[in-house]
Amino acid sequence: GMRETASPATLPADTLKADILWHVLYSLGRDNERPDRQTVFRALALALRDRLVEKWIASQRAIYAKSSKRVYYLSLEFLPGPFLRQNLIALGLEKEARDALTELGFTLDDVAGEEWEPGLGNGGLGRLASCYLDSMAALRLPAYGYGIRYAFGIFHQLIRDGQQVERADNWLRGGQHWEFERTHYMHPVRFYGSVREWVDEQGRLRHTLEGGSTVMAMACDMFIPGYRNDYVLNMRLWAAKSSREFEFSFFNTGDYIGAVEKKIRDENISMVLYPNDEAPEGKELRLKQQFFLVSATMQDIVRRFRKKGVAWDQFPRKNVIHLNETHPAVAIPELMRLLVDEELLPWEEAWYICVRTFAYTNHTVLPEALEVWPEELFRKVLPRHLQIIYEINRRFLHDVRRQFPHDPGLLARVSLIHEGEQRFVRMSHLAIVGSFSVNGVSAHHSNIIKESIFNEFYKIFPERFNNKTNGITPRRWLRQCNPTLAWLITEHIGTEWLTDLEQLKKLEPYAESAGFQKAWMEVRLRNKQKLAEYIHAKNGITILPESLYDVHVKRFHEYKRQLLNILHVITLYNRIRRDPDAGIVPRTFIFGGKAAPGYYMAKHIIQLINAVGYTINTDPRVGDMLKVVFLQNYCVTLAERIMPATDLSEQISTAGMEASGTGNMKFALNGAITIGTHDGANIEMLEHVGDENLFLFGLLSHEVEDLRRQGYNPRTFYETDSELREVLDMISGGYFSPGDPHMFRDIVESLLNHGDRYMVLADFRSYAYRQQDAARAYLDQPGWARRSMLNTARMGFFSSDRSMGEYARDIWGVEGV
Ligand code: 26Q
Repeated sequence: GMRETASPATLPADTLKADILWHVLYSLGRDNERPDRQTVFRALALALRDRLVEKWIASQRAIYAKSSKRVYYLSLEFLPGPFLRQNLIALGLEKEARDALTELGFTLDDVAGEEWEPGLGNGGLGRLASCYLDSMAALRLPAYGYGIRYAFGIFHQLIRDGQQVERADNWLRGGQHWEFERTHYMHPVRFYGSVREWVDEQGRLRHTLEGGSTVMAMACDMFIPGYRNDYVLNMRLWAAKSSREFEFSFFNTGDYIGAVEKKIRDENISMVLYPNDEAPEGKELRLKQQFFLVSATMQDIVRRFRKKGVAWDQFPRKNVIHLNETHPAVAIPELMRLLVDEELLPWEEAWYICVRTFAYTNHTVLPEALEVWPEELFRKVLPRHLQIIYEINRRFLHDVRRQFPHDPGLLARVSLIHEGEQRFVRMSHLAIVGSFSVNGVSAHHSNIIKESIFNEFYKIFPERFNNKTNGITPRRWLRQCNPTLAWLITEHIGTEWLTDLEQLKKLEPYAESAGFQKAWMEVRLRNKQKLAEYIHAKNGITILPESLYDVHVKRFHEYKRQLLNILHVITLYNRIRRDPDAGIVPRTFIFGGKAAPGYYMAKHIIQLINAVGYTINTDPRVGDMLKVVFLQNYCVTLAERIMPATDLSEQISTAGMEASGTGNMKFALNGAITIGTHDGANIEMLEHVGDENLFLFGLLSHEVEDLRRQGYNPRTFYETDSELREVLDMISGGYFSPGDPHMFRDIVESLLNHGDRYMVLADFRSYAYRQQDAARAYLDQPGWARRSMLNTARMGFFSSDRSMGEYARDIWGVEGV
């Protein structure tokens, strides 16, 4: 009864089970006789946190003892995904946890299902940051991740009547058991105010910010363990806390409610993640978030540096600050402010330090996605930083004028300030001018940067530009999400691939083995069955596990061309309607992804996909030949279910528009075959897996440009391709929206009458042909098995361990501790 189990401390200490029961009682304050599943999850998380924090302290001591150069990875977004399995695998505690949970009457699957992932990012960029932290820990790099602990992460997506509906993501309800909230560790962050210029006793011109308002940044630490190496690094996320509580005088004025309202306004800063990617929103709160992260982080960095007691000129030898996109680029003027205004260094010395400290990664090629801030807004929020940016710009333009005296237009084009009716601060120009390294995220993208968007900067600073092709962590994206395939691989080539993904090459000889092919395809089929069960439970749609799973999951954006995919789905539907015995390969089309809440066209395309899905799935003529599924709320957790069960991976962006893509790598690592365009990392994947193992189609990026220059007329494709015409006529004629025939007119209009900016029609026929090749290939199951295995076997290059190794060696100049 009660009495025997009420004293968990008497159980043998440091077994996982004992620790779970200890935490149920002492940390969670609950009866540990029959704890429920949620309670067990929370206690298990706490028991693991205990182990993580010990290793983190030891890791920190090692960094300190070696006096290593530190890497600071600054990102407005992190998408770590669920931690439980990942931490168990890294700590080598999976088996012990399973056993402990069994004794408590649960399975690991059940308990892991209790975790709500932190959605502190939009998609690719945030997930990349988390893969990189995993690899930095695996490589024992002296690194820190810095970000914001948004109270609400990316919205939870529901599909209602075929449309996206957003729900707040209250991930902190029920408490957070992986983090340490450092309620006594805070930094002040100051906004607004005005700059007072004055001359000190030594006759120096000084700048002091007066007035303004202060918000406190509270540290929340989450631990990222390296793979079975006893090394742990820290992702420090800042939460905004009002400073009012510390200002007693404020309450003495008698305006108690007013004071509390102000407190709430301050704490808004870290309230919510901006849910738009690619189209930056120029909102004051967003700028405040960026500076909030930067100011708090710089204070941390400087505090640690000061402990060394060395001179400021040593700063770049001891620290490197990496900017994930331009979002934290205000760190550049912030470091200048610290050095010039507070440390009283001469401008030239401060700038010398600055440009040797920062490195910047660009993740976009779309010119409209480059971040700019209205000058007025910038001046209001960060008056001193705007002055510093102007001074950086003045000196920079002076140098450019000397280097290129015969190009008068150049200065305006490279200026940190865009001059027009309104002035804007160009954050990418600031980041390039203030960094010693500027990198793109795939070979193709890095070339585009040098040749087009930043071509003039490339001429000014050729040595700064470099490529670091993205990667993904094999621990999460194979070992964790696909344990049965991971085990099959390990049985044949051992475990080294987990930390040296090139080892997967050793699978190649098995590609011809009938026995191995069979085992491989059995694992894949089981994964597909599991996904079918999930789809049945969530969407009520029955799909054939033997059908070709054709999957398109990523954020919704016109350049990613989910529209091209659905046009092809309708084409297949029409072929079946015309000839039910056409013998097409049974297919299941799976879509998933969120649209920015204000992105009308992206939301409309989601609605079209659901409408087409409804029509096709309920048409008795179609039966099992074709199914269309939209899985709501695509996120890391859902990606982990989908990747292992995909046959065909859709990577079909307009050539030249996807900087890299990382989903493409996750699919291929799990044995999916890609259908894709010559874009981003697809091109390097092609080089690695070979063109017989990847279905490439469509215009090349220079052809896209040429066609646009020559005057692209989408109507010619409509007029000459009868299958395409039929599809577009059905959509605009209301075939999929009988209740409202005009519902999807805008979509067809955008293609036929508004220039089809993403060249959907130009690529349609080539896509449809390649899809036919894919279907034919699928009919040859041994051939498919071989292709699938070769995809996995040749994905070694795309490990984020490789990416991080390159960053460490070529950019940061650091080694493992
Ligand atoms: C900026 C300002 C204000 C509000 C939001 C933003 C914002 C937020 C997120 C702008 C862009 C993003 C995200 C961009 C992104 O995810 N880019 C993707 O990065 C991946 C990792 O390198 C690449 O693989 C993808 O190709 C790229 O699209």
